[in-house]
Amino acid sequence: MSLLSRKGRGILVAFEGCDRGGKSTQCKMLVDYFKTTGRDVAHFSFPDRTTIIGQSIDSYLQGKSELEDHAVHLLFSANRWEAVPKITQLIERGTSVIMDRYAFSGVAFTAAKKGFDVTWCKYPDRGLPCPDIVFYLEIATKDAMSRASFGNERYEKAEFQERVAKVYKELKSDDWRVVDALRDMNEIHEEIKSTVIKLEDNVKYSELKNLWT
Ligand code: DGP
Ligand code: NA
Ligand code: NA
Repeated sequence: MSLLSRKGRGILVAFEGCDRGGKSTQCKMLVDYFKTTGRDVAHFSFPDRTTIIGQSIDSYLQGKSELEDHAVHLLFSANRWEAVPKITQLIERGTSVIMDRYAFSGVAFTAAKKGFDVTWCKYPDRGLPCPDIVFYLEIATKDAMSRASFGNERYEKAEFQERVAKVYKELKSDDWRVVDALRDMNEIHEEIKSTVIKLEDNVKYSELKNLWT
């Protein structure tokens, strides 16, 4: 057995949820934990606004440009696909990848719009590397709004976020961990950490699956 295969692959973790649930904080805390314990780790955030595709998305989210809803759905998906070669290479070489949002955001935010169904929304992301675990930070819209006011970006409106939450409920599967986002952030981190530690040894020598196939 080669050194590489003895080390095993990295694990793929996704954080999901409506806006203002503390995803980015938990993501960062988990990345820091991996680093301080000497684990190889990489942090991705979607949409990645730095690429050419990501710049169009950024402009759209800020309301500086208009894009047709199907077209923007495909751009968000393309923005994930363009990161896939990097993500799979990292995972194969034993580096764990922690993602702030992923394909589930893609489905939830588009299917929340009028005239879209979940089946259509899933299709462009079908085949992406499947996360070993998804942490869903659950927060009621009224609590999210009282935490900090929504900003000015396109989707940051209470009524829309309610619809997004409804789609997430439909998408939830057995490999999701629903986390009550209203608790103390350190407590949440401990729960996430222990779930990840338990998972690590189980997935290390297994194949990364493909999403929705
Ligand atoms: P964030 O950088 O996590 O605040 O995300 C920016 C906004 O974009 C947020 O309101 C969620 C939304 N979003 C994230 N991913 C997708 C996606 O794939 N499709 C759509 N339509 N919206 C998304
Ligand atoms: Na946001
Ligand atoms: Na993000």
